Amino acid sequence: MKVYGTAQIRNLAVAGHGGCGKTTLVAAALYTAGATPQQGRVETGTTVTDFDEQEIQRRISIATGMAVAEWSGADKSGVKFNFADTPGQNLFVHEAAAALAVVECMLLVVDAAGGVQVQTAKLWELAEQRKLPVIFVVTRADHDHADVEGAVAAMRERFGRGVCPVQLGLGEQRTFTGVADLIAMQAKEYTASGNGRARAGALEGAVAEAARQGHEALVELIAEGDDKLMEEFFEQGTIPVEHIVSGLRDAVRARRIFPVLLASGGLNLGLDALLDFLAAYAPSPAEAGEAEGLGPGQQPVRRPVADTAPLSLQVFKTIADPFAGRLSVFKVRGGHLRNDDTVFNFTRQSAERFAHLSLLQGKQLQPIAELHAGDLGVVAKLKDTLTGDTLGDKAAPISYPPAQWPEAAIHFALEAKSRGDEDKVSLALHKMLEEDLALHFERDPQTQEFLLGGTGQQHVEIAVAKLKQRYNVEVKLRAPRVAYRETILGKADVQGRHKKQTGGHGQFGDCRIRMEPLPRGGGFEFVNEIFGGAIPRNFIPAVEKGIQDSAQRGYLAGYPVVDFRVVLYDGSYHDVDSSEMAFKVAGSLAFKKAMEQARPVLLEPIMEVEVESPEEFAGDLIGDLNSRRGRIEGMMPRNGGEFIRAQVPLAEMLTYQSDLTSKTQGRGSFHMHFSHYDLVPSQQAEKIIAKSRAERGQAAEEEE
Ligand SMILES: Nc1nc2c(ncn2[C@@H]2O[C@H](COP(=O)(O)OP(=O)(O)OP(=O)(O)O)[C@@H](O)[C@H]2O)c(=O)[nH]1
Ligand SMILES: [Mg+2]
Repeated sequence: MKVYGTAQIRNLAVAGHGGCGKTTLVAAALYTAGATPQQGRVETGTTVTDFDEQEIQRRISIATGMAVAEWSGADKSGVKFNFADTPGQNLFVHEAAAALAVVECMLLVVDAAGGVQVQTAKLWELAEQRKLPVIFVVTRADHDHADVEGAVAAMRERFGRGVCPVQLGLGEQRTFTGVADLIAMQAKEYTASGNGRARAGALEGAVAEAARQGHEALVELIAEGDDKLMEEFFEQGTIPVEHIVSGLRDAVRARRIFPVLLASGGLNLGLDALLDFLAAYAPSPAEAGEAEGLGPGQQPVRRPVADTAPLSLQVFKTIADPFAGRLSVFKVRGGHLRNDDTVFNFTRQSAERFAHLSLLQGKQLQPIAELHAGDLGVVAKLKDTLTGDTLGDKAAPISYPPAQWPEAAIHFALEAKSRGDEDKVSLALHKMLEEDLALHFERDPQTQEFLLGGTGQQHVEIAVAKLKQRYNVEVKLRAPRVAYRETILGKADVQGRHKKQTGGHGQFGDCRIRMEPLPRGGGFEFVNEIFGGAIPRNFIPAVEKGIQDSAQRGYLAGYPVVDFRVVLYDGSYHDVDSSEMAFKVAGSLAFKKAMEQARPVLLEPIMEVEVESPEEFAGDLIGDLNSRRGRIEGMMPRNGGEFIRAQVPLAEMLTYQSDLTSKTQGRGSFHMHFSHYDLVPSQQAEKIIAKSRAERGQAAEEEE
């Protein structure tokens, strides 16, 4: 492939609601542009951007897929498209969010049969936050239930009057054959499942009249933003095409106009018109403002996106390819990168060699000699570099803010299916964690379980399926154990006395302690109030150790005791028989006695839960959260649905995902994170204690 300069590059994030047709549209674009010999299809697993085994099996996008195409453009200027085909499922929306950081324009895809959907609105908001221009494509226009007009009306209603068609459909549903171009005022007709190139013709009949009105509306909207154009428009009733073009370009960049185009990715209708439009109206990297980062001393630094700037690039994606190894996908934020350059990683403070510099076409690497500012590329086998890192000219340090990845919304306990596979599992998982930063793997210090966390159940299950497919390791998932804790509500004042003085060397330790509750989160406090040597100073830490060890083992149900204070205020000792060991035992005895008096109770983790779903399910979901001992904290409309916040005990949330899915027909999603520990109501506590006694068995009981 040719090398393209900054002004000829178009970086586009293709985003939209799950299943609206993004991957198919990109496949059609690649085929039309001659980047693939056939048009890839989701049904046969042959698209460029859904190459992962799990994507092919499930027929959904899971990660952002990259693709590149050359396009001569209507004016033969020659541009290169870098497409980031993002997943539309809510569980993977963070992938789309991360992709937005490396593009200058969002291609927001809307399903003609679905209109504005939950994710459409969410993605629109993300573009707004980044001040990213948006170009809409209504695709699947050939679908039996397609309603292009209805979709466009809903988009205007939702996103404002800046949403403006630049095309009208020729025919509808099964008779959709192409588009009326409202700028050039031409009909563009396509052959279904053809090469995506239009036969241009004159507009005739009813379409001609509708197009005239559409043209006027467009021209008026363009003129609104520009006094000179407005004057021209009022004097002449229209403005010349070249003024339309430059006015619309400016309006797209300024986020004043959000053009709407029509297509059918599946039948490859409307594609050359779409690519021509993107070539002409989507901004190049140089036009989207300067690159902003932090220089030495955390000082803000701004640099133009140009070859003249010092070299800097940021890795925004890592692919763990089982064969090629680690692939680092990056954006050149400034400067000019050549094959075999050595580039300094500012994040890791190490030099990396960019051997075999390439472009990324799905999973295929296409070697390239050089990349200009603003372009996207890939390189294999960097030593230390991970997603989010900034690299560049060592003499001109800078670091760009890395994308934010979500914390885990849900955790599962994970176990290797065959014993002895643990190391293999953790090795494979660590490779996958490099690729998917929304995946979390950790060991719970209290329950000792290995936990795999993700944005939802399906996310974690996909990770498990990949483990098997890619690395041939099998694991089991189950609900994690709840990390209960114990504490006290009352006070105690007790003596712990350990005495064994029959025959041989005796043991003697004796302590008196007071015990009292601390506020939640207070942990453990030990206060020494011994004066006058009732217990020799060197034995006091042993008393504390005895208490702490016992507290770790728990009193009610084997969970660590927390949030209490112990005051050691008296005791006695024996000149010969006292030892550290003896005082440790005395401390432990004192602890147990104190627990008997101090009204021990169980604590459980309470989660902050956020649920999003279409409004019609909200009542049902609130009732369900209440029945899970949840406390509803608030409710508000968001993204065209309802957003509910509640605090719910973790123990009641272990099966939430599947219940939510069935209650909302898969349209609800949730997120939760730890909030605090709170008392377990006595009814539940009794069950937990009984269960723990049964599990720990008689042996443990007797030992105590
Ligand atoms: N009739 C018709 N069907 C289409 C068209 N485009 C896509 N589809 C079908 O719609 C389904 C979803 O298509 P995808 O291209 O995977 O949609 P997507 O937006 O990439 O999906 P996610 O990435 O999972 O969000 C598939 O069954 C496609 O065959 C189209 O233009 N017309
Ligand atoms: Mg897709």
